Amino acid sequence: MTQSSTTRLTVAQALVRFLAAQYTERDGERQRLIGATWGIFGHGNVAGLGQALIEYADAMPYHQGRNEQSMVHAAVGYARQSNRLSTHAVTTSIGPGATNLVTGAALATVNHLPVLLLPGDVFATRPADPVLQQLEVPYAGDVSVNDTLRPVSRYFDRITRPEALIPSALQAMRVLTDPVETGAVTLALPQDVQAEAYDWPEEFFAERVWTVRRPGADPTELAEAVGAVRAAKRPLVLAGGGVHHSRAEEVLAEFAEATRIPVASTQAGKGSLRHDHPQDVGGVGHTGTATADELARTADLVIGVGTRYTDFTTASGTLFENPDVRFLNLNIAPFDGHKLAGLPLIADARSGLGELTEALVMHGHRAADSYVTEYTEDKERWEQRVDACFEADEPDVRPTQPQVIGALDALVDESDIIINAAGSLPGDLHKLWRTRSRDQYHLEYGYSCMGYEIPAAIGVKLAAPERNVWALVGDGTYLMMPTEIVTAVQEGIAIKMLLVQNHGYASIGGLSESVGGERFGTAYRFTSDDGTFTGAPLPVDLAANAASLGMRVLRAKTVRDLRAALAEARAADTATCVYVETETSDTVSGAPPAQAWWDVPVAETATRSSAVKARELYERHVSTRRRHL
Ligand SMILES: Cc1ncc(C[n+]2csc(CCOP(=O)(O)OP(=O)(O)O)c2C)c(N)n1
Ligand SMILES: [Mg+2]
Repeated sequence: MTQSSTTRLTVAQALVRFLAAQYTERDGERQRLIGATWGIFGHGNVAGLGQALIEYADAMPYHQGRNEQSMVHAAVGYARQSNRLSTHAVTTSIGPGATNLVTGAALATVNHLPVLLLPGDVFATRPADPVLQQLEVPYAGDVSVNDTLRPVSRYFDRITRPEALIPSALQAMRVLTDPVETGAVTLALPQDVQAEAYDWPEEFFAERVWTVRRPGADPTELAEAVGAVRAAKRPLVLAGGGVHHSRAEEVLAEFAEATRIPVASTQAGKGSLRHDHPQDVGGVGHTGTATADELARTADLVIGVGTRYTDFTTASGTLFENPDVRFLNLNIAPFDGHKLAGLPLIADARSGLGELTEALVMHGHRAADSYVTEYTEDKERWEQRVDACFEADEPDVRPTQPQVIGALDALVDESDIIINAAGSLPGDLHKLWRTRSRDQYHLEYGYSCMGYEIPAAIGVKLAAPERNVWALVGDGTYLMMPTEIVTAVQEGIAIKMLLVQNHGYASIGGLSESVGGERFGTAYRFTSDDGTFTGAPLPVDLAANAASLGMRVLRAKTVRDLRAALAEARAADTATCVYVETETSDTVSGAPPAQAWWDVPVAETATRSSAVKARELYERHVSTRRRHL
């Protein structure tokens, strides 16, 4: 291409113009790659990117965040709801603004979700050394705090010369749109360079389309995979987040219907099949259903589709007990495809499942009737347990957490989206939630980051403005990051929040008790005479707090109140919170207990009997751990 003319712009202006012209395309669908830019300004970006964003305000929408980490969460929520085909950029000042990105970046990278981070950086020309908020490293002049973003980014560059932006920006787009590589991408922008002018070739600003590829399977790997499935007596599919990222849900349903092989799902993969699909057996692993976990224990072939096999999914190496169990891993990333010494089938989930289905149908392969009857009856039994958890005989008392979930379950339809990340809700939801559509269940459980839910709900709502988007939030999570409520109010983004008050960390409290930690430091209560935090609940009013940030708040005291409040919130066209305190006493039954183990190492030596007992149990569990080779 001959370069006809140039345009003189600052680096920041050139970057914004470039980003506004990037598109992705998959299956003939084309969309903007960077739909908007979030920003909090300080001296490190106000005159550079801040000025550029007003210069190109008509080409690049802007959202004002309150916390850098939560801006990344919003971008991640948007990216996931956009099937990774579109995301947001996040600009920050230098120093604390930049390092506040680290948690969000790690979350994006762990979950394979694209997000573009644009932290300001210290002067490249070093006239002011140190500049305000600069951390000096005496042994290395080229290190800044932004280097903390390197290990959590899939691509990192520091643009110390204007012209370096050209190759670096292209590499950044490559990584954002690559289904194997994608995650957080960081372009650190020294504040002097942001404001520096350069004569940019016009072609840099031309529309550019990044094709998100769908590679098919290698014929040899496919033949081996088909052989493995045909030889299996008790095969089980484990659907992971890759099924959603690749939009492989329909092809997975065709595979399951053709072969009658049951499908269990990880947190990221839940909703791959609708809950009432005959082959859906629900969540698998530590927070799985009894049906799925029994199938996992006895499976002779586990067909992982788009899963990373976290320890929650594998029950820390104890779930797959069949001595002859083998793994077949359909994954676009060879790194994940080779896990558990499995047979790799390296391909896009949709392409690979399509090829596998075609080959198996050709051979007329179907699971045995007895196997189908077994899991169908088991699934029916589990459904009855879910019904029992959701049921509230006495509507005028405080609900349990499963009853809270049941009240929402009774209200929503397939257009509602529920978002959650941490606490005791993820486990209860994984076991109990009846997912009605492919993208209804939005659990961030790769990083399980408290504080994700509210900003992510904003990002999801920006991607799907017509849907009802619910942030399900524990009191601990709420206290960690409520600030983006202000953004929702400011921009009229009508997210719905269900705030569950149980006075502290119910999840970690329970875990602590089971591992000999005696719930130490896990309740939000006054100190008792013995010095532990087991006194009265704190006089904290989180409902009033949410209202003070501009949200409409509905307080629900009983199951009956809760049903009415949820219905009112669902119909509301402004950001609305339903606040409910749950019943947590030992006499009420909660969700079914964990169906499989999870490794949390217990003190090998201790004086307190609770820890000594917990260690005995721990050693019994550890002894059942397997290395799959
Ligand atoms: C940022 C962050 N810090 C710490 C943790 C560890 N952690 C997981 S759940 C949890 C408690 C969550 O409390 P809450 O939101 O009230 O939910 P509950 O357990 O009461 O259901 C903690 C501290 C985490 N997941 N994320
Ligand atoms: Mg709590």
